[in-house]
Amino acid sequence: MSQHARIVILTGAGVSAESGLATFRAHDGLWEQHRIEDVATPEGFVRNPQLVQNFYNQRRAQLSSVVPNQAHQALARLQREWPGDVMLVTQNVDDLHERGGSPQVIHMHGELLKARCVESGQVVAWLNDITAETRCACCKPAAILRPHIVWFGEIPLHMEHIYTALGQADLFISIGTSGNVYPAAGFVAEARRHGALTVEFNLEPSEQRSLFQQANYGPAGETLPGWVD
Ligand code: BJW
Repeated sequence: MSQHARIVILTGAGVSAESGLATFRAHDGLWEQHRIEDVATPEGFVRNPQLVQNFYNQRRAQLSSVVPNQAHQALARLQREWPGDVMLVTQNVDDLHERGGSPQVIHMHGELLKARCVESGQVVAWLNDITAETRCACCKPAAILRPHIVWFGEIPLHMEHIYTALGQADLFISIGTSGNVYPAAGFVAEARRHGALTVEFNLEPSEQRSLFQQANYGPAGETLPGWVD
């Protein structure tokens, strides 16, 4: 691959699994313990905002007890040292890529450490719990804050920028995502349609397995560093 090759990387929950964060669809994953429609939809938030805030408060608090793993660090090295363009897109809402040293991260499903005003849409850094009564500082009268998270039925962030990069990519790498959730699950098809080489890192073949030209199965913290270096 030419040193000027343009790379797009997509990560999912599996890249943070070895840091101790639960994935969604494993037998002991988050969706085994919580109903998607209760905690990850706009309708669930309207029905019971405190239940939703509690789900994200717990996950926000957990971030302070976990650290980036070798996969996050390998990707950060690739981003820093590759002479061509590298775009890192993550579906994850944790901050482990940033803490692992990644200079640029696109969080297409939002970020746990940010909150958003439901009226103005203004996004603010947020480290603490959010209660159903927590109010914004941007509106009069002050409106409630919600987690800055993309729920089912909502439009993921930075889509135009991502699709432009997919259309120009020479190499598309997918790491630790099951390929169940769109539009991210469709990125490999988009990259291939434009001629990119497609590579998957996962514990097991994902839903999109047939679209990857290369696959590396095993824990990303073990398979990725050697491949990157
Ligand atoms: C390891 C490992 C290790 C473990 N090493 N690997 C087309 C067809 C059908 C439906 C739709 C469609 N388009 C849209 C939809 C509807 C819907 C959807 O996709 N539904 C499907 C379930 C069918 N999508 C949406 O509603 C999205 N919005 C949308 O499409 O808007 C329309 C639009 C799009 C574009 C332009 C214009 C308009 C929004 C989706 C929001 C997803 N939100 C969530 C929750 C919020 C974030 C949070 O709380 O954290 O995001 S759902 C959840 O799934 C979370 C994740 O980011 C996302 C993906 O999960 P991920 O990361 O793949 O995790 P897992 O658990 O599934 O997989 C982990 C993988 O890691 C496994 O494969 C393991 O093997 C592996 N692994 N350990 C390597 N050590």
